[in-house]
Amino acid sequence: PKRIFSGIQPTGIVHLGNYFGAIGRWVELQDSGEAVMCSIADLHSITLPQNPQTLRENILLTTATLIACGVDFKRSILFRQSDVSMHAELCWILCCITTMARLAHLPQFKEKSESLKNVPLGLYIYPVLQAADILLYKATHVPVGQDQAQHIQLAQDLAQIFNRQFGQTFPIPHTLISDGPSQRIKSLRDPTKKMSKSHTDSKSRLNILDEPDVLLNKLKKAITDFTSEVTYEPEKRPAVANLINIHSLFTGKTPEEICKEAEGLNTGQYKLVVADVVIEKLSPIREDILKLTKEPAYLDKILKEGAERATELATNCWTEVVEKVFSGNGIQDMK
Ligand code: AQP
Repeated sequence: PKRIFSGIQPTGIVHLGNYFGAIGRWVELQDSGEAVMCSIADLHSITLPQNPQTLRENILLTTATLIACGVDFKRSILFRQSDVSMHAELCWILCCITTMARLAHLPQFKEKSESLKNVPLGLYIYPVLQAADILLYKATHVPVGQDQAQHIQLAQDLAQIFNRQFGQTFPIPHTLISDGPSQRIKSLRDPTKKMSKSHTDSKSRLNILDEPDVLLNKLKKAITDFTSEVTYEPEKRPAVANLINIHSLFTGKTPEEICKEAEGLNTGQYKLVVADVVIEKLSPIREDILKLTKEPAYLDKILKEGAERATELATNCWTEVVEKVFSGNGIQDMK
């Protein structure tokens, strides 16, 4: 059977990259009848310093956001990573079969450690913890944005290495990356970069909780180019194409239809059209998030129930792993 696993760090307000690249896809899969495991990856988030109180608020905010975006916590399993201690335990076992050379070249580590004088070990083994998250539930499919492709590849490699060494245990998880533009929503200020939570310029991202006037302002300031017409040329005009992609993802219209409708508008006028669409689509989600965050006890209860269900699944796998690693049961099976 299919088992879909994905996660998001509680490191701040979700932006349209997270929304289209990850959360929206989880909801699509869930609505097509699949159960999706959605982890709030707080263990991952502390690989960079976090204020504990802010982290707690962000965990609740992320939970509220996922629910407001359509994650059905009854059908899917919505839980907090640190509530299931086996993630960290399996991470240790996997660390012992991972080489340092394999981790050194992963792009996220390079990017995030570049500006740091003292690099935390956790940041280095971040992808191993991600592999543990996935393998602990014997996940078969992992929907993520394109920036995570190499990390999922590591999870695939580790599943294979473990299976070879200790006997067949983990299915090889498939990466589910959309083949459309949602795999990588770009920064509004620099279309060579992805939209990201940690970019210092807040105008580079559209946050799901932004007020209408903030969204309008960010879109007005979005970088375009020297051509005033609205045309869809992702290679030649990536910034304009990014706006058209966001418009297209929200409305289901194709880029061609959008360009046709925008005939006669210049890019400045077109930005106002995009702003209207984004404001209309995000307003109800924002209202739901704000309502939900006023009920922390309710959100805690959802996470607690999710953790109970996740623990049950994880325990089966963890028991098997312990038997295989520490008493060789799997190896006997192989003979
Ligand atoms: N720009 C993006 N386009 C498509 N998908 C994206 N994702 C992130 N940015 C984009 C996907 O969102 C999911 C959640 O990832 P995360 O919580 O690990 O997010 P992150 O990588 O911390 O988010 P940011 O904004 O990218 O943060 P920083 O700036 O810290 O790197 C993942 O599936 C991811 O692919």
